[in-house]
Amino acid sequence: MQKIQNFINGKYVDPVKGEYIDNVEPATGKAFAQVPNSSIEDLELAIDAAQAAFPAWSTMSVDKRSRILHKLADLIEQNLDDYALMESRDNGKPLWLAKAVDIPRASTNFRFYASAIVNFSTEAQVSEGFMVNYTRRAPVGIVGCISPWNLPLYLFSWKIAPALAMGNCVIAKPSELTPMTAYLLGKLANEAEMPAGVLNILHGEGKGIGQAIVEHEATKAISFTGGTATGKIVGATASQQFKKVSLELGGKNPNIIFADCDLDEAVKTSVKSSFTNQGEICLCGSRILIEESIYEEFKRQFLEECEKLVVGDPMDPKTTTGALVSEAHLNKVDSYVQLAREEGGTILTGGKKLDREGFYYEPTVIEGLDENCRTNQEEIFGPVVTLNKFKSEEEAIEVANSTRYGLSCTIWTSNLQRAHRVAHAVQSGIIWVNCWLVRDLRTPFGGMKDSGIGREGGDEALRFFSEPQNICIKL
Ligand code: TXE
Repeated sequence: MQKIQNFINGKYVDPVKGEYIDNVEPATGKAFAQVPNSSIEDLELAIDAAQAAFPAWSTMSVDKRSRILHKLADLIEQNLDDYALMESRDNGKPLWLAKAVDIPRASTNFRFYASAIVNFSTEAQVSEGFMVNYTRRAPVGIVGCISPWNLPLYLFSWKIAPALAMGNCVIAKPSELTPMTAYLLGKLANEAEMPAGVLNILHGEGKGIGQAIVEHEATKAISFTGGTATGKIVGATASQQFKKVSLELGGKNPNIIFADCDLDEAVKTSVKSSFTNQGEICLCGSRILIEESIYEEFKRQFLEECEKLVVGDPMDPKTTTGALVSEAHLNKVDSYVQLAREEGGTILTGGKKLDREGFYYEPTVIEGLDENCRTNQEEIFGPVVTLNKFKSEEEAIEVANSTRYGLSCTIWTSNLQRAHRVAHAVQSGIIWVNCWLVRDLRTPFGGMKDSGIGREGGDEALRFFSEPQNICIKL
């Protein structure tokens, strides 16, 4: 069985203690590789390498750093098929989706920040005849980037690209459930002539090596994407040492359907926003709020569209919904559907595991639940949505805001004023009107309330991965 290695100082190396965990393929439920369960000894090696690389990397011309990141973007594109296959085997998502979205976006992330860094400028203030202030943005130093399993290379690269572009050296840890594409990236970093030690990739469990990266005094900023419970621990640990910290956490996103919407479009896109990537996207709309007058018609059409979903082998091009990432996650999703039944919900479609090997769950639609019940309040992060009725705009807003989360919201209406009014009233970092998941990468990305702190995207990320120094010159 293939053994994955850490990538430290430009070389693939075995974990110092020789400990591994199984990397299970969700489609079959069987181990297909072994992942290092790295320890503090591996981290020390990576820190040494990053510290040695930092002076040259942080002072390299922006043009040169940009060229290296552009090259890395090109190489990912050239390796699209291999990378997509690995992403799909690792995560359980359909191969076509990994090919169309995950891997192209990873390449775009590097390309975006390769360009952003050459266009990035800092602020200056001139007090005429008195003084000039300007802000220098220095890289933070060594930064820790910790990413989850749902969009493995996509989210991994979304962190490390701005960190590297800004001149930092990176210690990155992908999820232990989906390490494959991050593992492959080391080779491409070398081909792109990224100097040794600039990017170090360590594998292993969150509570072990993940926690160690956050705790180590040498990492000066931590960028984390994952569950809210883990984010709480990461935030608390990082703040002990006054580290910069950015947390992109969970969501329980409302998808609000007003009676005056384009119903066809709303139904079709809502199926996507409910079930794309098996519902394992933090931006999926898991609570569909429907104006009472069109509730029955929306439900009828939505269920009709759901019938067209095909759950099965991620390698089959006809598959719309692959396997969930792990057995533990499959059981978590199933336990929430059981809970929904206990809470008085009616399962309109789905509601059970597929009777076959691998971690498959039927796309599930539930109605008849109270807005405050656990099923409607807690993040399930799977192919499960609830249908809920509302009578007025005020009620829709109140229900939309009723959870601890505030990541994203979708609003379907043809009334322009209402679209703006509701968007302003909903407590969400990202609001889509009559669309879902489209976004200019220059815009801030992240959530309000328990969905996180800080924002990624565009210049926000370049600011996060740098320390501003205010320099004041008397005229
Ligand atoms: O994620 P974790 P889990 C949500 C989703 C899911 C729940 C738990 O609801 O069911 O979170 O998923 C690393 N210090 N999301 O447990 O634990 C871990 O190794 C440092 C939403 O799989 O948050 C992995 O690399 N790192 C989400 C990363 O954190 C630690 C995406 C995420 O794992 C750590 C994924 C620690 N103490 C799950 N503990 C989103 N926002 O998109 C774990 N890790």
